[in-house]
Amino acid sequence: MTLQRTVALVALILASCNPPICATILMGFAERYMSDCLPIGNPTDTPEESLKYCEDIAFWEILDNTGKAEKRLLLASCDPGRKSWNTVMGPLHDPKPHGALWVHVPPERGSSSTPTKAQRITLKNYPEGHDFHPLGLEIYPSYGGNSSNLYVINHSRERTVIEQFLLNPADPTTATHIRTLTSPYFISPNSLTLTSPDSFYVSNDHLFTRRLFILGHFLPIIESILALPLSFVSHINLSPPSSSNDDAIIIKHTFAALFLPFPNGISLSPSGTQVALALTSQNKVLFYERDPATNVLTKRTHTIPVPFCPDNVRWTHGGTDDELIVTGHPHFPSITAVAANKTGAASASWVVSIHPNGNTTDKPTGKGEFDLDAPVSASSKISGWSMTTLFQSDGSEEGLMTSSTALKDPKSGVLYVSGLYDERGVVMCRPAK
Ligand SMILES: *[C@@H]1O[C@H](CO)[C@@H](O)[C@H](O)[C@H]1NC(C)=O
Ligand SMILES: *[C@@H]1O[C@H](CO)[C@@H](O)[C@H](O)[C@H]1NC(C)=O
Ligand SMILES: *[C@@H]1O[C@H](CO)[C@@H](O)[C@H](O)[C@H]1NC(C)=O
Ligand SMILES: CC(=O)N[C@H]1CO[C@H](CO)[C@@H](O)[C@@H]1O
Repeated sequence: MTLQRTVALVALILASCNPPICATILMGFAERYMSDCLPIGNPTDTPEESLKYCEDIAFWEILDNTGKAEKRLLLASCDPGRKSWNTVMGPLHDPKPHGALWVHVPPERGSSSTPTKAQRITLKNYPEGHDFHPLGLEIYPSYGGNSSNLYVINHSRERTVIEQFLLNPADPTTATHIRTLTSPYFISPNSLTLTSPDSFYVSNDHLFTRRLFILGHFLPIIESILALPLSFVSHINLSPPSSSNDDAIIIKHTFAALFLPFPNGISLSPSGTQVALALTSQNKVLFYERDPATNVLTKRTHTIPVPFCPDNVRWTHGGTDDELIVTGHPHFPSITAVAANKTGAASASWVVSIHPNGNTTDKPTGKGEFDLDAPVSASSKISGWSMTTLFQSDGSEEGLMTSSTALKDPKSGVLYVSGLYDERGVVMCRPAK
């Protein structure tokens, strides 16, 4: 079976699990998008060096010595070569073109000046001739100007590894490579969330990967189609870089959650007591209660259905409670067509916000009662927990396609959205009053 045919097959079978909105013309959306949203990349960059096809974005908190917020920068992981190299969705033709990391300074609230463009981060001490295909990333806050540990999942030629870098706020465009983390438990890492400067949870999206010879063509697909609960989330503790000999970098591995179908984005809440996990093929987000002393996920507290295949999840520390921003793909067949580089293929974007600890205004609710301002309301597709649409696009040229992560800057009110296969990579939206 050729890859193209298998992709078409998954597309057909997965079609049933996703409410299609691609065909919907989102009236009025294009105008709002045109006035509110701007790409953060520089349009004059060459195609190979440009900020496009971005999987993940993360905030980097710059704090003073006492832990008070000074500023917040945005980091993005992008890969202009993604259409030739994608270990999750295929294809696996040419791993050579390199991905890159970018940094962006969010504009001040209410500022009307033209926002600055994102800058490419140079990788210092990165081994010569090695592949770099960045996927999930996260960075620890910087305190009083100290350097921060930055971890980036690298889908490279032979296997998926996690790269550890140091980034200093005095020179945010140079990331110094520290070491490469490998483990038999890194089967197909997709997303990670830090629990300290030297420890994190990491999700593995599949147990069988596409790199397996021959079987790699169908096992991951069969796993997705049947939603086999074969994957898992690990918690990893690292030795400090100074003490590291290569054998003992990972000093502890524990399974945090087992038997999951296609676990994808994972994120620790600002309070440290909750972990959210997206199950892509199930259109669900799971919430776990976490013991901060042991990192054990003590119990699953909620399972909240979302109206799309959720990709990444990120928390925003709101005024009264923490809010989870969930981003994903409303129509899986469309994103597989885009991944296969089909002429004219487009895939919609959808971002919602959920208050899992909501009081009377955010609770399990009936059908047709929430998100009524959205062009396509979440309640027209699902019933259950209420949520609010923050961003929606039908994937046409004017909008952003294949949204994978969104972040809201509580300070400036800016919403960032990354597009896994969008030429604009990341857009920044400043909602009009
Ligand atoms: C994708 O298709 C376009 C033309 O539609 C072509 O120029 C490009 O090289 C293709 N990319 C890959 C990775 O095959
Ligand atoms: C920076 O300081 C914080 C707070 O003291 C600490 O937890 C962190 O490990 C430091 N970062 C590095 C890279 O040493
Ligand atoms: C309940 O939630 C609403 C909206 O999120 C918020 O404005 C309100 O202050 C919350 N009330 C309590 C008691 O937390
Ligand atoms: C810096 C680094 O070690 N990167 C790794 C990314 O993946 C390739 C392929 O496995 C490795 O060779 C690189 O070492």
